[in-house]
Amino acid sequence: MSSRRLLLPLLAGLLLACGGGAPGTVTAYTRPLPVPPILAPTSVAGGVAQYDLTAAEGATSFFPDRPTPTYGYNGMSFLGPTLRLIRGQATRITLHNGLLPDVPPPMTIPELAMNVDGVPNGTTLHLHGLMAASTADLTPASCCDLLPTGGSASTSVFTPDQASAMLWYHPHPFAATGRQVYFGLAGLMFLDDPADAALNLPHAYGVDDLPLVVQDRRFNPDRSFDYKTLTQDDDGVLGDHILVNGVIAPYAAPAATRIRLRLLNGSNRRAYLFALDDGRSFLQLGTDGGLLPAPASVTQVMLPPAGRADLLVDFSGDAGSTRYLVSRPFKLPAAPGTDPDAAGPGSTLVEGNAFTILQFRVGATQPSAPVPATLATLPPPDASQATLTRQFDLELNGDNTINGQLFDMNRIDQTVKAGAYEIWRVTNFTPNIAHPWHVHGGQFRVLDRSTGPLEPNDQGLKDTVRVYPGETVRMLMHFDPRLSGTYMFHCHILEHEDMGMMGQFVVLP
Ligand SMILES: [Cu+2]
Repeated sequence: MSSRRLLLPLLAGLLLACGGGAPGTVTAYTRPLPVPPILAPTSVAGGVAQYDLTAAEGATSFFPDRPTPTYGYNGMSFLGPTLRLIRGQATRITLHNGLLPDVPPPMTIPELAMNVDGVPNGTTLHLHGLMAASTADLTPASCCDLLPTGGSASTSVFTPDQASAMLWYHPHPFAATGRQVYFGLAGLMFLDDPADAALNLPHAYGVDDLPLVVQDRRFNPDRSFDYKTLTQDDDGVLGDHILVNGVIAPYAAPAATRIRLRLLNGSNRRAYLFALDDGRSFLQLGTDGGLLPAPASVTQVMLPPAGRADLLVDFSGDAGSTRYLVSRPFKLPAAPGTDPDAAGPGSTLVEGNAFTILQFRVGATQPSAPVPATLATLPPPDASQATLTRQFDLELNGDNTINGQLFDMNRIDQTVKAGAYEIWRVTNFTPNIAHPWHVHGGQFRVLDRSTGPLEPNDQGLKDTVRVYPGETVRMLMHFDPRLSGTYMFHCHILEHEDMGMMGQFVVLP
């Protein structure tokens, strides 16, 4: 029996409690939205912009009564500063691991343990969405050769050459990614193409261009994170508190003008159907990897874990009013005859239930620049360019498998030629879970879905796509002729990835 209906009154009670301001509870919409600071280069020597990131432990006051042990970068106790990389600028990033070796080595599943370095709190750095040689990730495959506590390592020097986009960075240690991200290791990474300034889109960071990292977390009574304590957490950990930029239920105070929202679903498992509380339409300007050819009018955007959306909301007529960013209710995907809640919901905030995320206290009217009719030159994908089709079966033969196999760092699953165009078909055989499919090292184009038409959020440059139960999604891959190395593909439900739903491909020059 579905437990969703029973939980609704409970949830309503919880929300009331949140608003009541009882000791130790969060009074919703009383804390301002923090904006992650922009990380300046440590140096620019020999034409190379050098950035340094240090992962360390901290304590974060999500609740008024006592802090939560967390991780963060560069002195932030949770999350990290925003990198702003410039197209054409040679760049290197050095990662320093200041985490304490206070957790057991990552993997306890016998058939996978042999594949994992036994390094407590060893970490890595993955630049999610970046088109670069695989040595721009730490380590090259960014999963297996862990940087131990006290260690430092640098990426190769890379020169970004891709469209303006909001990307992000996070650790990628096999079997421990879910835990490290949950504890706070993640940050935004903008790719700025100076040529896009001519578009005159809102671009005042944190003012009319708001970065929003949306995550859900579950807490123990002592306010420590409750991570992976339930059987159903193997299907991905769901939280019952929604954080934006590391704060539960914050408020933003934009002017009454056009506001750009840069959404990242930074959650381990939860998908969101983002909308405004009054159901108004807004413009989608871009998707994971950059701007769409033209703005698309939508009323909601479904983002799976790791998905991003670049949105333009018109608050011009809302001076003095209060609006909310919400997640609308949606039906959990399920094949006929299956119960999506069969294993229990895993959280009092069931996936697919409605909730509010962020309050907007709209200020005084400010003039808005006109919205450009054209944003980017991006012809529709041409499937006839492909010379090869590869098939990826998700969980056809066993939990967390891709093409019947769990991840093995000693196995290369696919070999690709640099410069090639290929069609990758991904089929989800799981009856009740949508898997967010992610490929490292580039951006792809979604060609079609077997279950229906593409949404605006499927268009443009993509690195993560939600594949529904029973569905096949086809995408056109283009492997940059200048880039080579060993890359990953995987499910971006972090607990799935940690349990082996991941593979490697090598791009040969
Ligand atoms: Cu998955």
